[in-house]
Amino acid sequence: MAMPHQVFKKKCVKELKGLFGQKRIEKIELLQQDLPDYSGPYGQIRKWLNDQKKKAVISKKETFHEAWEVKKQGHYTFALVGLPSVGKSSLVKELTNAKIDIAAYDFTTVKPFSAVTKILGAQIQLIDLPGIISGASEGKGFGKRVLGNARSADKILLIVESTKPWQINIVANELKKFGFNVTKENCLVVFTKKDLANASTNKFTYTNISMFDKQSIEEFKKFLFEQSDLQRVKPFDSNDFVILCEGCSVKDFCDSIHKDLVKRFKHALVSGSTKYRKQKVGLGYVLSDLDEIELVLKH
Ligand SMILES: Nc1nc2c(ncn2[C@@H]2O[C@H](COP(=O)(O)OP(=O)(O)OP(=O)(O)O)[C@@H](O)[C@H]2O)c(=O)[nH]1
Ligand SMILES: [Mg+2]
Repeated sequence: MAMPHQVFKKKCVKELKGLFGQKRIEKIELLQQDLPDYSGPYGQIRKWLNDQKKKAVISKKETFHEAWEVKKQGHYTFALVGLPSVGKSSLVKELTNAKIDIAAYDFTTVKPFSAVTKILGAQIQLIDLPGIISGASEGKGFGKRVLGNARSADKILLIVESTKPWQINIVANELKKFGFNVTKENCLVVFTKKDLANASTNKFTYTNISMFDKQSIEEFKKFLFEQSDLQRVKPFDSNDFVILCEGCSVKDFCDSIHKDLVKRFKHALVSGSTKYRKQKVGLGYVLSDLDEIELVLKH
C-alpha cells in the first residue's frame, strides 16, 4: 500500500534539501520511481517533482548574476528563447501592452523583461529574453546569463522565424548544452512572421503567429492556456474561475480557498465532468477544466 501523499511530499522535501545540480536530478528520479501512479494529490506531487527537475539545471562553471534573475509570478511562466530579431519582444508587447523596445536590428533587448497577462482567467507570466546566438551555452553574447533566466519558467517557448525553421535546432541545442531537458513536454515552438510564411515541425507542438494578424494572436492566447497545465474551476456562486493545476482534486480546490475548509467539508456537488449535474462527490474527486462546484459544509 502506498504511503499517504502528505507523508510522501514531506519525504521528497526532506530528501531534496541541500541537493543541487546533477545530485538533485538523480534524487528526483529515484523519488519519481517510488511515486504511485495515482492522480489527485499525487498528480500535484508529480508536477512538483517535474518542476523541481527542470529547475535543477546542471550549472557547470557558471556563476549566475542575481541582478538578471527574473522572479516567478502568476499561475504559470513561459520564457521566450530565440535568436535575435525573431519577434520575441513584439509578441510580449502585443500580449501584455508592456512598454518594450522593438527594432529591426539585432540585440534590441539587452536584459530579461517579465510581464504578466490575464489569459482565460489565469495570470500568465511571459519572460522576454535577449536574443541568443550559437555558443550561448558557453557564454557567447552573455548567453549563460540569458539562458539562466529560462530556469524559472514552467515551459520554454522556442521563438523561431517561419522563414528560418532551422533556427529550432540552434536554440534547442544551446538549451540542451546548457543543461535543459529539451522535450516536447517542456518546450513549444512559436513560428513568428506568419505573414511571410507558414512553418511546421514534427519535433515539438507548434503554432504560427503574425503581429499583423490579430486572429493569430487571439488563437495564440488560447494555445498558451491549453499548454499551461492549468484548469478553471467555477464556484457555483461566482463568475470568476479558480485557477488550479491539471489533475487537481476537490481537496486541492478547498485548500486553494482556505486551508481549514476541508475540516468542515461534507461533500461537493459537481457539474461538468460528472455523469449527472450537481453530482455528489468526495475530496478525492479529480476535477476537469470548466467544472462547476458547490461545497456542502458542516456548520
Ligand atoms: N513581418 C513581420 N515582422 C515582424 C513580426 N513581428 C516582429 N516583426 C519585426 O521583427 C523585428 C524584430 O522584432 P523584435 O520584437 O524586436 O525581435 P526580438 O526577437 O525581440 O529581437 P532581440 O531583442 O534583438 O532579440 C522588428 O522590426 C519587428 O517589427 C511579424 O509578425 N511579422
Ligand atoms: Mg527583443
